[in-house]
Amino acid sequence: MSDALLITVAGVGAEVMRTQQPHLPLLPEEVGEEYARAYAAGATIGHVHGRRPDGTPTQDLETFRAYSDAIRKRCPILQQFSTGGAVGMGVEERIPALELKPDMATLTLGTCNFGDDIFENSLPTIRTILERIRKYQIVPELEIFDVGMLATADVLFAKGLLTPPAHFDFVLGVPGAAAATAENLTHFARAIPAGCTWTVAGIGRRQTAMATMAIAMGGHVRVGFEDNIFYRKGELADSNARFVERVVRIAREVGREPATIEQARQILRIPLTSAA
Ligand code: KMH
Ligand code: ZN
Repeated sequence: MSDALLITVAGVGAEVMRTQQPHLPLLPEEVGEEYARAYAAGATIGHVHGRRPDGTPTQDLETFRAYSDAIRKRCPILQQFSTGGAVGMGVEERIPALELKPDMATLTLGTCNFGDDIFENSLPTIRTILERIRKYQIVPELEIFDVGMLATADVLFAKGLLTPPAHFDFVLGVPGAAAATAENLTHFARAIPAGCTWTVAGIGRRQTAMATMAIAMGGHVRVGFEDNIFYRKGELADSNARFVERVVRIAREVGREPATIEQARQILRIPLTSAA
């Protein structure tokens, strides 16, 4: 295990609105500034969703281009584009920005309930996204919201559509999917093929507990407004960087340092050729 800790900032998301979190970045300059703050605090991966100026979610190519340029102008954080978008989007609507060749892109390996909604990822949807990811030689992050999605990963490995070692993100605590418990995290971390790496994204008030467990277990961490808007009970965070700072403090207490960009590229096997 490398001791270097990957910290992903998921600072925009597709569901949280300004009415809930007034510091949510929406305009490209706001996203660029926010991701630069998170990078300065120790994040090495920026998970990117698109928003229109009024806050509604969009996976539009030009929005991603503007966000990506604004981030790159300010910091070298690795860029991971969402292919999940928002619930209800069709597959082709979710993936046009992949032609910008970001460092990474997400790939969710199954359908689950998502609160009152359904996050749809049928096998044909997964295959379409994966083909696009492979076309542009982007490093995927395999998003696992529930236990059946681990079985789909095994199928894709067996068919040679994915090749281990791969990087996983366990998203735990979405209402309707796997809960953010120590038992689930332990099971998921044990279930993936040897040599694979993983991050945990704990949703809501379980974010810090899940991050702390991941740090102790040798995994990696995702934080940010996409998953959690409160710094502590009843107190909104004033920046995504606050979450990153807290994770860095916890990690240092147990002897782990945030990864540098170079270390992150090595851990994730991201070549230097990505354009975004
Ligand atoms: N917005 C969620 C429904 C991803 O980024 O790939 C899905 C999501 C996953 O955020
Ligand atoms: Zn996302």
